[in-house]
Amino acid sequence: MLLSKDQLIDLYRKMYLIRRFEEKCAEAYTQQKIGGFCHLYIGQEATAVGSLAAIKPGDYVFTAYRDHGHPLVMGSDPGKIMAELYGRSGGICRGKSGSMHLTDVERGFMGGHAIVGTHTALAAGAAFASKYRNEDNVTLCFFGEGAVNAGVVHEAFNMAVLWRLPVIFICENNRYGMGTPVERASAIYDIAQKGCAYDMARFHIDGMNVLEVYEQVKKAVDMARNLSVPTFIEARVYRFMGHSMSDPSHGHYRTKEEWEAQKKQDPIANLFNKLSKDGVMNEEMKKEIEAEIEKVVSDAVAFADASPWPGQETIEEDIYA
Ligand SMILES: Cc1ncc(C[n+]2csc(CCOP(=O)(O)OP(=O)(O)O)c2C)c(N)n1
Repeated sequence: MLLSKDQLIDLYRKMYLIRRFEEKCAEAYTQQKIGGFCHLYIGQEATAVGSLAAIKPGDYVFTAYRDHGHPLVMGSDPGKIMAELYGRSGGICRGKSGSMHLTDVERGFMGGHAIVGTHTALAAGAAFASKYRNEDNVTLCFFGEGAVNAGVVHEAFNMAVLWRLPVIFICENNRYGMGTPVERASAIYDIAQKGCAYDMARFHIDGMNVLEVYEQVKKAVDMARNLSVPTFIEARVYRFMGHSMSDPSHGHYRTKEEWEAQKKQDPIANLFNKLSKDGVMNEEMKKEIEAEIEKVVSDAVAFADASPWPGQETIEEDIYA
C-alpha cells in the first residue's frame, strides 16, 4: 500500500493541476468565455486525487456537478475539458455538456451529474453491471452531504448492500449545500452513520489529507474488488470558493474568520510540506512542476479559445429519438 516517491509526487502534480486549471476557469468565467453554471472544486482536490489513485483503468467514476477535477486526473485532455466549458465543438462532449455534465466514457468517467443525489443510483447500476458480467471493476461515486437525505441515495445504498455491489460511495462533506449548513439540513451530523440503516461498512476520513484519502479508499476498493461489498465513506472537506461562480467565496452563510482559518489547511501546501520534510520533494522540484502545469493549463486555454462553436446542424444530434 506504500506509495513510491514518483507516485507521491504525482499526487502533488495532480492536485496542483486541478487547482491551476480551475483558477483559469474562474478567470475565463469572469471574462465571459464560460457561461452558465460553473462549480469549482478548489480546496477539495485531495479527495478526488487520493481516491482516484486507489483505482485502476476499467473502473467507473461518477460525481456530481463539481466535476472538472476527476476527468483531469483520469487523463482526459485538459484542452478538451476547457473547450467543453466554453461550449465549443472541440469540447470533450462536443460543446453539449458544459461544466456540469462532463463525461469521458472511454476513461471510465461516467459524468458529471446535476440533479443532486440521482447518480448514486446510476453508480449502483454500473457496479451491478460489473458484477453481472463477472468483471472485477469497481465503481467510485462522489456526492455532497446535501445529497444524503435524498430518497434515491437510500434506495441506492439499500440495493448496494442487498446485492453486494462493488461500489464505494464517497460523500464529500464540505459543510454547506449551497448556503445551507449541514446542521440545518440533516438530523445527524455524523454523516457516515447514515450507512448504519443498511449495515454498510462506513467510516469518515480527513478529505483534506490526500495520503489518508488514498489509504482509506484503497481499503474500500480492495474490499469491493475482492469481496464484492459496498462501503460508505464520509470525507470531511472544505470548499474554498463559493458554491458556484455566482456565489462569493465566503458569502453570508459562513464567516470570513471560518473561511480564512480553513484556507490555512490547504491540502496542496500541506502535502508539499510533508513531502519536503520527508525528503521526497524540494522547492526546485515544486517550481518545475508548477512551470509544467502552467504550460498545460495555458495550452488548454489556447485550445479552447481557438475551438469553433458547434454548427447549428449538430443541434439535433446525440438526442433520443
Ligand atoms: C434534486 C435537486 N434538488 C435541488 C437542486 C439544487 N441544488 C443544486 S446544488 C445544491 C446543493 C447540493 O449540495 P451538496 O450535495 O452538499 O454538494 P456541494 O455543492 O456542497 O458540492 C442544490 C440543492 C438540484 N440540483 N437537484
